[in-house]
Formats: sequence, structure tokens, C-alpha cells
Amino acid sequence: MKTAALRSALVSLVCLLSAAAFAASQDSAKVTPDMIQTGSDIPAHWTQPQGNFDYVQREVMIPMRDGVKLHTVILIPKGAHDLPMLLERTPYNASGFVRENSPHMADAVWSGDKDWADGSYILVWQDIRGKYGSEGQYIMTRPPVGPLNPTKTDDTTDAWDTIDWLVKNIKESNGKVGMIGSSYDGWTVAMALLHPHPALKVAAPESPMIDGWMGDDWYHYGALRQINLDYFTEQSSVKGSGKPVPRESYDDYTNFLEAGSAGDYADAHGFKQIPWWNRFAAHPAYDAFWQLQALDKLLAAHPSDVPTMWLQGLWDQEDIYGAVHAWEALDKAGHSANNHLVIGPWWHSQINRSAWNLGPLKWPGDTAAQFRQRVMIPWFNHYLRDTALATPLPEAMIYNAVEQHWDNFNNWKPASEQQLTPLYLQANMGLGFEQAGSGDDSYISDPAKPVSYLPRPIPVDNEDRWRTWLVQDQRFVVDRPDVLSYTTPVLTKTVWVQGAPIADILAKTTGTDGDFVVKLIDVYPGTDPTDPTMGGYELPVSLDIFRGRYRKSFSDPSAIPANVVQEYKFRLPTVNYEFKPGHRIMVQIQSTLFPLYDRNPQTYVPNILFAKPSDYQKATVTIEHGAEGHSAVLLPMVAGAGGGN
Ligand code: PG9
Repeated sequence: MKTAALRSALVSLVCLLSAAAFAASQDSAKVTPDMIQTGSDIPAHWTQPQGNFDYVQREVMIPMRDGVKLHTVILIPKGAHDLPMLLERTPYNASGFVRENSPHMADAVWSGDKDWADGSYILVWQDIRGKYGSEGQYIMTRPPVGPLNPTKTDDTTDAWDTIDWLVKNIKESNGKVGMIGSSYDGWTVAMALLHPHPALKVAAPESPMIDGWMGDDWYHYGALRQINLDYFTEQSSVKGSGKPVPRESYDDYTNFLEAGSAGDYADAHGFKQIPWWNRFAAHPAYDAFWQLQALDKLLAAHPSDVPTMWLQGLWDQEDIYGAVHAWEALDKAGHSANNHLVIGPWWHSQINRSAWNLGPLKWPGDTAAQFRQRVMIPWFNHYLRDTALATPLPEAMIYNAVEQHWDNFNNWKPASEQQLTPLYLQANMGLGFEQAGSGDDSYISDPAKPVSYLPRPIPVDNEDRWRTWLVQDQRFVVDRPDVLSYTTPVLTKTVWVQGAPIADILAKTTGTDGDFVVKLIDVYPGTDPTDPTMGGYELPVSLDIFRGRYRKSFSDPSAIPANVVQEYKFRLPTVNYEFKPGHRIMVQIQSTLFPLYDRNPQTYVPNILFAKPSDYQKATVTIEHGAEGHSAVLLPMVAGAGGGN
């Protein structure tokens, strides 16, 4: 009985507890107003707490003299006062230069900028007119105010107005500005130098685009760099970041060959909508359109007192012409005291990355970081922070890629003042300092089978292959019947070249137009015990292309008389190179470098960009090294080795 009473009491208790739990669960299922969101979960304004940040980021719209406002991103170290400002003006999205949402300024910025983000500089990036966050209209490398620009503004006035605003409004600054930037951003530095604001105290145009027709991004001596056609859509189809041209094939050799002329390719991909393409395509020769925006000439005519470091790479695959020619023009005009030339062992813009190597060429350390930290920043500090310089910057610093050190020069000679020694093409594919044997060599140049500039396939967006194509082992073309390779015997003494070699080719062709590609190559010994992969390597030391119709005048092209020997004389990129004993020197000649450069139809037409399929004809090209002319590469040879001057 006792047990039954206890059981019944327990059952009652369980029932009671269950009822209470049910009532409680009824309460917790109640929906209250704070559970419901009817608007967006994204706040109208988000503020990142930055208590632990070591910098402050400001975004401002800086007004220009015509009222247009330019979007500007400014990073200021926390608690800063009396700091100089480093300004970069860019068409490549100022906001994108601050890549990481990090509390530390050096982690927030990218690559080479980290060296400037140690708390001793205010960093400023600005979108140029018409790009990304800036107002106004975009014009590709907008020509200076003048005949090609009837407005009152250009990138000289915009830089001036920006610097003026910065020194008046950034209270944390010491009122001094340095400008820096590579490629297009190097061009904006050069433009600022045409009439610099007095607060601009120092400048470094890095791999700047200076003359787009002669030897930078668009043409080299009149041959179109058609691989850059992607740049037209990426840069000019929309205000922000445009897309490259869509491809049918993985291999760009096929894409461009099947398209026909560069103009056909552009038409097929909608380029007629882009005003820049229409202007560009109407001026294939070096007429007023190009002459009046060639910055080397403009800089020499309007020299500044701003201490300026002109930088580029020895194997700069995009703008190998600009810095050297700007510096030479200024030097010739008597302005070498404040203008310095620096050529490092770098691909295009590698000064702002790490540079332990360039393709297979390895350096003893990060040559770009070392240069930034040991030379460039102390030099900027000197002008912007009044710090002493341990040693003055020499007139020129050029890396010696063979001895792997920098050579300093206090009397670097512009190409026109150099003593040149001809290295002659000889019979039996020989090469030497004497004219030897008599004769010529011929090849058939067929526009249907152009010589590739890289081993195929050439994928469209392979950055590594693009950056290193100028150091590509040339053995991949040496067996082609349309590539002539002249080689010296094995060297017993060092041949040291410092300056710009000149190709002096005497040739005839059965066509009425044609291109000449000349490469100066270092042929490594067959074996290399320290690095077997370099055995027999054929390293291009300096190379370029020349469009035959411009042999007499860049502005006034003329048909080549068929079967009549003509001289094709053109300057190759500047070098500081030692061909060592045991190596051989090679000179290679060919008529195409495809698809980097468009094909010459080899029949004279008014505008090669719009050549028709029937204009593309095979031609027999004959290179002379005898009675009809002595083709050579003229070398700026120097005696001895090591040092500088
Ligand atoms: N080489 C690129 C460029 C400069 C100027 C005009 C067009 C292209 C660059 O890297 O910015």
C-alpha cells in the first residue's frame, strides 16, 4: 500500500512538472519585435573601429582649377606631424593601392609601397581625371595643353592643383611632396615635371611611357605592338576596369594570325566605339600627333629643377625607351646636375616588386628592395626630410648583370656621343670585328608563318611569360630557315659594352615593305657546372624591331624599292653587359616577331593597320655582308672590366 501511494505521488509530480515545462515552452516561442528586420542588414554607414590602427585613411575629392574633382586616397601615420607626402597619380584605381584591411599601414599597402609605409611618409594616391572615382573626362595619356589639347587642363595642371591642395590641407605634412610611379604612373610624374609646383621637391618616374611611337608601349620604330590591343578595352571601354578582348584560342599566335590585320582584329572586337583607337589608327606614322606628345622633347624644352631619378629595367618588356631617352634629352640640354639615370636588372616595373631573379637570371639578393631601401628612399629623405646623404647619387647607375653589381657613372655618355665599334656579319654565318668574306644570305619571310616571340602556345594572361620574354632562350627559333644567326668564335677576352648598340643592316627585299628584327645575343658555353639549365643558353642582351618604310623618315614613310639594297639603321636598347671568355656573341636577324608586333604585309600599303589579306605576300630578304654593303651591329665597347667612370 505504501508503495502504491508513493508511485501515485510521483506520477502526480511528473504531471505537474510537464505542465510547467509546456507553459514555459509556450512563452519562449513568442515572437517579439526585436526579432524582425524589415530593412537591409547592411547599415547605411559602416565605420571600422580603428583604435588599434597605426594610421588614418582619408578619402577626399580634390578640386582642380576647372572645378573637376579628383578622388584621392590619403594614408596618414597616426599622430603624424611634419611628414613629407609621397604622391602617385594613377589610371589604375587609387583605392586598389590600399589592398588589405589591416591595422598596420605597412601591411595595408602593397609590394614596394611597404618600404615607404614605416610611419615617416604620408602616402597619397589619386585617380587621374575620368578614371575610377574621379570626375571629368578620360583621355589616354592626355597630351599637354597646346595644339593637341585645346582645354586649360592636363596632367601637369592636375598635378600642380593636387599638390597645392595637399600642402594647404594636410596639416600633418611638412609641406614637401615627392612624386613616384611606374609606367602610366611614371608618365604622370613626367607630366608633373613640365611645370612643377614649388612644393614638389623630388621625383622618380619609373619605367615611364615617354614616346609611345618610338619605343614604348604602342609602337617600336613604327611596328605596332598589337598584343597591347587588350589595353585599349581594359582602359578605355569603361570608366573603371575594362575587360581584355575575348579569345577564341588558348594560343595568341593563332588568335592574331586568324584575325588578319590589327585593324581587322580591332574592328571585330568593337574598337570603333573607342575614340582613342580611332585617333590612334589614323596616325600610323610619326606625325604631329606623336611628335607633339613625345615627352623627352617636351621635358628638354621645359626642364625643371626638381631632383629626378629616371628608372627602368634592362629587360623592360613594356617601356624600355622612356627613362633613357628622357634622361638623355635632359642631359643634352644641360640638365644632368639634377637628373639621374638608373637601369636595374628588372622587368617592367619590377622596381616595385621583389627582384631576386629575372626569369633564369638570378641575382645575389633582392635587387629592387635593396635599391629602394639603400638608394632611393635615402635620396628622397634627403630632399623631403633634410637628412644627410651618405654618398651623392651618381649621374647614372646601371646594373652589371654578368658581374652582378651596380656600376656607377659620373660621366655617362648619351648614345649620340659614344664611340662605336662595328661587329660585322661575315660569310658562313660568322661574326667578328673585321669585314671577312664576301656575300649575302637570304631567307623567305612569309607573313602566313611569322616567327613567334615566345615558344607556342602563348596564353593570353600568363604574366610570367610576358614579363620574361626579353630573356627567353632564343634556341627555340635558331633552326628556322627565316632566322639568320651570325656567331663569333668562342671569345678569349671579355667584350664589354656600355651604352646603346646600333643595328646597321644593309639588305634588299623582293617586297616593297618589310620589318627587320635585330637581336644581340650572349651564347653561353655548352655546359654550366653551377647551373646546368644555362648550358648553351642564348640570352638576348638587346633587341628591337624596325619598320622598313621608315628607313628615311619616321614621319614620311616610303615604299622600299624592290631588289635594291637599303640601309636600316636603328638604335637598340641601352646595355651594360660583359660577354665573357668562353661565351660567343650572336646577332640574329628576322622579319617578324609575332604576335607581339603586327605583321608587315611586305607590300607597301598606306596604313598597315588596315592591310587586306591579299596585301600579305612572301618576300625574299637578302642581308648583305660583302660587295653590296657590310651589315654590322655597332657596339659601344669599353676597355677593361669593372668599375664605371
Ligand atoms: N605600360 C603600360 C602603359 C603605360 C602608358 C600607356 C599605356 C600602357 C603600364 O604599365 O602602365
